[in-house]
Amino acid sequence: RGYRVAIVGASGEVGRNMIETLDRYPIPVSSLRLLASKRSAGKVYSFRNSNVVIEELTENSFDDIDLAFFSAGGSVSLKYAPIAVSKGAVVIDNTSAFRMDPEIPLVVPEVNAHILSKETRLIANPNCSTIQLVVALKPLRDRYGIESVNVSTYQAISGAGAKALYEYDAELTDENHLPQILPTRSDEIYYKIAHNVIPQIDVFMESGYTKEEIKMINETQKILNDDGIKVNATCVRVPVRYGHSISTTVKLKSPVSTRMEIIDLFEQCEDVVLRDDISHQTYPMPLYLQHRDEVFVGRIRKDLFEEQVIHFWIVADNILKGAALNSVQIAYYMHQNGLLGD
Ligand code: 11C
Repeated sequence: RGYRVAIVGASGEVGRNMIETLDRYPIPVSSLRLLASKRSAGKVYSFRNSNVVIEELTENSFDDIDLAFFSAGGSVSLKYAPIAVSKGAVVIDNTSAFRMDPEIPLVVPEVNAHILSKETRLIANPNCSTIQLVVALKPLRDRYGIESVNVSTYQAISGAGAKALYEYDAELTDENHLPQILPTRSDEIYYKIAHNVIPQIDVFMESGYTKEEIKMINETQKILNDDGIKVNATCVRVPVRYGHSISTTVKLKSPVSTRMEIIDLFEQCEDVVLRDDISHQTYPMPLYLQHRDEVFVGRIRKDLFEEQVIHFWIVADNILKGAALNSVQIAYYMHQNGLLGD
């Protein structure tokens, strides 16, 4: 027997990758229900050699469901995730709806899966740029302690959804194409992303930071379970289809003697892949690492002035490790540890 699984938002960029990732993960599935808005109902996706037709999401969609993945926007999660939980499902939610709720675990399995228990019914999946950052920070935190983190992100267009990718393609082929999506649907003015970089992801907050930057700050502290870590972020959209990159500066709590010390630490860490060989111009780049599962680090340097400061570069596929894969890995951890089902 396997789990009765539902995926909400199945036709979206992340939803489709959830289907594919679940397909290749060793999680037993006895039935899969694909759910989306009325507009997408009727579309067909293949899963483990069968065809599954998307159904319209309703309040009755969660009868007989053990495990539900949500990736259809915050308002859908706010309305339907509690219904799924009340009907007995474990929910893994990829939106920001519940992430900062102190009662809800915000999980990157490599970093804090230990907070999950048999009683956990709703788990939040973090923002994509946060996930790859905390995976790389964990070995540093464990070995040295972390005082502060300062990042600049180079985020792929797919983070804003499939429509933003279509808009990019249109801009590349038609220079008169009028942008209507980026930097963010919820703001008033739109800019082209083709041949451009946009230092705005999501809306501005009163502090002058964007919502994406605040998410990175708050979520990093929550996942690392340390409100004392000072996090600063500048989030930027770049004309890349898949794969977020992050230029990262970390102030450690104790000094580092050589660059090799950090290289060795990342080399021994099984949760990251080291791509750092400057003699052969080897470093992670999103174009060559898209559609890969791992988090890649490179360009590791010790600060030239401060003993406790290091700099490095992180790349991961924002749709996989940043969203669909991380959600499936949470489910896999729960399955392996007997936390799913009765
Ligand atoms: C982006 N990080 O690249 C955003 C997308 O909170 O799950 C993910 C938003 C979220 O535009």
